[in-house]
Amino acid sequence: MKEAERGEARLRLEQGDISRQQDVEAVVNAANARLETGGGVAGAIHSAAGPELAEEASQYAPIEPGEAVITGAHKLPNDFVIHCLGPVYGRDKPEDELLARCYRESLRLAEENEIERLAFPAISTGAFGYPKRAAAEIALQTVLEEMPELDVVRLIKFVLYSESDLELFADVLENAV
Ligand code: AR6
Repeated sequence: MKEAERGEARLRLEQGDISRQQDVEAVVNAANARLETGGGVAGAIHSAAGPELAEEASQYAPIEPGEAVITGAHKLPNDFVIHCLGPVYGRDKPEDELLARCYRESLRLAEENEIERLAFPAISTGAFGYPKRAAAEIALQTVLEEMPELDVVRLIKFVLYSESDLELFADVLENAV
């Protein structure tokens, strides 16, 4: 299953590159604490946005696991980047709560900034080592729980990098609804 609805909000799973999303006002970055460029999602977002992104973000650094901050999107085809620091699996505890907080905080910032459409990557599932199925369960459950409460956000996309990650998220979503 690749779509779900709660209240007036829609959730959609897609395969793709988070730095090339034309149909959302905000993309969420799987950030590092210093809000600098890096590998994976952060590397793709910073290289597409240009060095001004790290310059703007640096005023908020460092951030803590579970925390999110918002900046402009510079050369990305979006208006905002929401930078969230996920937990490092096995180090930042309780990792399930910190990962859920990432999604909740990002949605709170989206609401505050009147963002109707945003895209998440699978936070913490790359360099930070969170097992993908467990991370997908937390991500989808947290977002589904928040959706009925949203006043502004109408579309939440999960942009998964590989076909197999998309299938995994679709399987988890099937069992969550
Ligand atoms: N678009 C969508 N998903 C992607 C992309 C992309 N362009 N690139 C990778 N993924 P990661 P983390 C997937 O490592 O685990 C960075 O170096 C990837 O397959 O980006 O939160 C930062 O600087 C994986 O499933 O984020 C931090 O130090 C998921 O996105 C650290 O990594 C997240 O992988 C953050 O680690």
